[in-house]
Amino acid sequence: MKMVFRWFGEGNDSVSLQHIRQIPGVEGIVWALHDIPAGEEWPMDRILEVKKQADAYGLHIDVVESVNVHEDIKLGRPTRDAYIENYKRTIEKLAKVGVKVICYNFMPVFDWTRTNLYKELEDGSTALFYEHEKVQNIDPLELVKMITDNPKFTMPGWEPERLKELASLFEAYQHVTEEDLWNHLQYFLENIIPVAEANGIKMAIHPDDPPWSIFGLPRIITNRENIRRFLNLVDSPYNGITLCSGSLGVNLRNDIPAMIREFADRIPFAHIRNVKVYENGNFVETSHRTCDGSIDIYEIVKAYHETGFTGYARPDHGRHIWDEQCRPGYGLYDRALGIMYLWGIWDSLERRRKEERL
Ligand code: DNO
Ligand code: MN
Repeated sequence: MKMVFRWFGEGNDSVSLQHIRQIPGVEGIVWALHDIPAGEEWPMDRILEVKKQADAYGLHIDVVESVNVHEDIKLGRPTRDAYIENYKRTIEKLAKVGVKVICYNFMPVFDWTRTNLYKELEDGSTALFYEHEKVQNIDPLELVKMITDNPKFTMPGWEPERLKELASLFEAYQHVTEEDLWNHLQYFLENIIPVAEANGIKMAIHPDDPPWSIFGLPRIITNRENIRRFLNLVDSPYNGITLCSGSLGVNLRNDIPAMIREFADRIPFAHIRNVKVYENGNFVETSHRTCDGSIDIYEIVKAYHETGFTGYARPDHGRHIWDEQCRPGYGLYDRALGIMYLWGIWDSLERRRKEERL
């Protein structure tokens, strides 16, 4: 397991590279050029700039999250080919600086969705919260206002330029069924995966968050059966998944350890975090500790250990604790605590394996 930490870039993150390298066992950053709109080719000088910054702190840049997919590709519009070409050029450039994994998602219009970014937990910390009923009733435009109304940071996946044509996007998706979305994903993969393969980069799709349809939009990367179908669309080790325990895990029927065992050779990147799921469909993000949420993080780490996981892992989100002023879900303190919990489990499993061999 190679531990990495998401970093939003110089001037765009409250956490510094200096602090990241002090977290035990963190070897690299998970990064992106967040200001480049989806569909555009990434400029080489900007890529090299991030490499130089990370190099200065001895951190690698092996994992990119995300190279976003233009909506025209998800909609299957004729204009998609030009955007797919740009995507290919970006893959080639990223390979030149040593990138090994690209995380992306195929969710129409919205990336991850929550209704409150600062829900107070019993201990006084705050965390990202999803209220099921609110999502059923809220006007998506209102939700967008809430998420993007953050004076300090633009939220990843909720960049204003992606959302300004919201009404017409919604209109366009009226005619796109789940089967259409599968076909558009297949078309994208058939074009992209050969280029990824030739450049030694593993593509790793992130599951839908939450893993069900919202606002009537289709969502397909939601459960074990659909992931199986996804991996068969293009059956190559370069067509893989980012297994996100917190995204898939809010559907309690998703057995994450079983998925890790089944898809072991197709998981180049793991997102590990816990959530507490309530009976009414609400959920809140919690500390990583198994007893704090509904997801058995111990069993998840054990499944990775058992399957000899050598991919990259990150703690995904964290709560906001100790008065930290940070972008929602992406503070230093709770994610660093999460990493120590993950290492604690991993190291004791390692030790036990060695002792059993003696
Ligand atoms: C949610 C997060 C997401 C993720 C993107 C990947 O669990 O990890 O914001 O970064 O959906 O494209
Ligand atoms: Mn995730």
